[in-house]
Amino acid sequence: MGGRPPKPHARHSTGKKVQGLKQRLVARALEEGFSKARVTRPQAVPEIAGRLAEFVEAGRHGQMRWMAQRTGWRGDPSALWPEARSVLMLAETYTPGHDPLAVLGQRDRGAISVYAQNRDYHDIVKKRLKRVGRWLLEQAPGEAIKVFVDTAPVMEKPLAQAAGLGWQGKHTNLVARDLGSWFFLGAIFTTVELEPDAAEAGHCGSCRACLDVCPTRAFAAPFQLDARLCISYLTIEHAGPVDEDLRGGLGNRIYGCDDCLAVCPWNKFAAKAREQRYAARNDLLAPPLAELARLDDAGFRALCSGSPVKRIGRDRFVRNVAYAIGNSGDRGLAQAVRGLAGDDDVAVADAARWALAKLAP
Ligand code: B12
Ligand code: SF4
Ligand code: SF4
Repeated sequence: MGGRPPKPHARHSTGKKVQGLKQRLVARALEEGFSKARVTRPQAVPEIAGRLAEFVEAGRHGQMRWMAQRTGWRGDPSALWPEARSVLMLAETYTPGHDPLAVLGQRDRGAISVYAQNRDYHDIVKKRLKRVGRWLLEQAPGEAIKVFVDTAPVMEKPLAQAAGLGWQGKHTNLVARDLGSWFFLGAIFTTVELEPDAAEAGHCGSCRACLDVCPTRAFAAPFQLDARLCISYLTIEHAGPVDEDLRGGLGNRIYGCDDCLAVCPWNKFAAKAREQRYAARNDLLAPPLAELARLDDAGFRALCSGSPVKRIGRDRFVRNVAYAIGNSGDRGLAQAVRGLAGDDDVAVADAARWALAKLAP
């Protein structure tokens, strides 16, 4: 979107008219299905370039090499698109209707992160953002927009805090007093001048529940995640075999991890998910590991069609399943990985052999 070159002078630059447009824009975003929408400026978070540099220099991004690229844009949203005057940050709730930690006690089942138990938010949020953006362009002809969700070189969390959507909790994700922590972020950058909202302050206080629950001790300090140790990174982003000393911490988590989000006390105030397409699919809620270990490419694609899980492909998924089987302590599951020990994928074969050794009498 936003292919048209932005005008040098935004039409809606000051005054009452902007205020009216902003209120109608926020109302339009809520009508579209977002739970909250607030405005900030692209220059609102000058501290993020330094924080990103520290993160990357310490190697905390692991194999996510793209985080060390385009740091000029990632660390400075105003460099990404110099004509942008305002950023509308949006929250999309996906609050689970079940206890997301319950499956962790079922060792013969796989735990898939709440956000991935049904439709892929990237598709849903992007479409919503485009519809809201199109509406804005109808109100402000000649202006331009760009929409982002997750994958662009934009640090969405600090921008969302600057807009006042919530604050970055000690687990680094955004938490809000009225939404809890189960929400995705989306962004609409625009050349339209919109009055910025006030930033939100932190409300973690002395709580450290998220830091203490982390199974792999992935926090270097409060507010600082070493992604290389995070189960979400290890199960989704990390290619090849996972370090042996980290495999035990994965437990039965086979895609992502929700522990630090789930224990946040602000979830007492979690807003309900407005989108039914995030509600857990029965077959992704607590799937039997023995069945998942049998998946070939076609079976994997059929099971994970439409879910974000499909992005990691069969090999990484089955690798994770084999680690979970190794961690199950259930010797009856050894049979399910035996055939994988000779798998064409090196990481799958290695994980299967590791699981068999763990389950050996
Ligand atoms: C890379 C990435 C990951 C990586 C790294 C996560 C991370 N914390 O950096 C991995 C794969 C591990 C990951 C995991 C998850 N992710 Co992710 N991820 C991203 C992505 C693409 C970029 C994040 C980023 O820029 N990280 C780089 C670091 C440098 O930035 P930072 O996280 O803001 O951390 C800095 C601050 O903490 C700051 N800092 C330091 N000291 C202090 C002190 C104070 C007081 C403050 C305020 C800040 C601060 O400096 C840090 C650097 O050390 C964003 C989407 C996007 N484009 O923004 C989604 C995103 C952050 N992920 C998201 C989600 C949902 C998850 C998971 C919950 C998924 C899951 N269930 O498995 C987990 C949560 C793990 C966790 N505790 O963070 C959502 C979060 C929504 C929200 N409410 O905040 C996002 C925004 C995607 C989206 N569009 O909705 N993710
Ligand atoms: S997602 Fe899981 S592994 Fe990653 S920081 Fe949170 S609790 Fe730790
Ligand atoms: S669990 Fe506690 S420390 Fe962590 S984000 Fe929530 S309030 Fe902050």
